[in-house]
Amino acid sequence: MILVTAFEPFGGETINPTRRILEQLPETVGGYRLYKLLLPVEFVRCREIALAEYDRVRPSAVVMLGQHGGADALRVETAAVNLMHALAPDGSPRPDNAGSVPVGEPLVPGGADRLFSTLPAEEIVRAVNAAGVKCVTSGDAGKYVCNALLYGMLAHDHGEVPTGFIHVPFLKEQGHEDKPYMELNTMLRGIVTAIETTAADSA
Ligand code: PCA
Repeated sequence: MILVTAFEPFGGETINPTRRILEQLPETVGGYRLYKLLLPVEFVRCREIALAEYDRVRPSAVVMLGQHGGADALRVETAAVNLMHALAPDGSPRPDNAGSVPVGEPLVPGGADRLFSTLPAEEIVRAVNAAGVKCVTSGDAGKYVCNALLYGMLAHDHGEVPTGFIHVPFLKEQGHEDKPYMELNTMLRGIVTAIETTAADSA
C-alpha cells in the first residue's frame, strides 16, 4: 500500500487541485494499492489524522500533495523546517481552516531544524519530465500547513519508507489569471509517474 494524501481547499478557494487529483488517481500504481486520504488544512489536525492512518495502514511509501499557488511546475519538496508561520510576506494573517495563525512557532520544540524527504527526488523529476510534465525539485516547502505535514510525517516515520511531498500549481478554473496554471490531466500524469517512480524505489 502507498499512502497518498491531499488537502481540502483553503485561503478562500473553493478548489484544491490536489483533492481533484486524489479523486482521479487509479486504485493501483506500480503494483501497489493506493490508500487515499483527504486532509483538513489545519496545522494540528492534518498531522494527527495522517500519522494515525500511517500507524494503522503501515504503508510502503508516503506521497503527500498540496497546492502551491504561483508554481509553474510540480515541485518535489526535498526538506521541511521545524517552524509554523501563517503570515503572508506583507504581514497579513493566513489562518488555517481552524482559524489558527501561528507566528514563528516550532512544530516540535527541541526537534531538528530541518528534516529531509526520503523520496527519490531526482529520479522523480527525471521521470515526470520524460512523461512531458514540468517538474522541479524545491528546497522550500514553506512554513504553512504543507510544511507542517511533511515535517510531522518525517519525524514520525524516521524515513523508514520513502516519504515526501509534491506541490502542484493552480488549475485554470481557480481564476488566477496573473498566475501560471496546469491542466488537471497533466498534473495527474505527473503524479502517477511520481508514484510509479517511488514504488520502484521502495520495491
Ligand atoms: N497548500 C498549503 C496548505 C494546503 C495546501 O494545499 C501549503 O502549501 O502549505
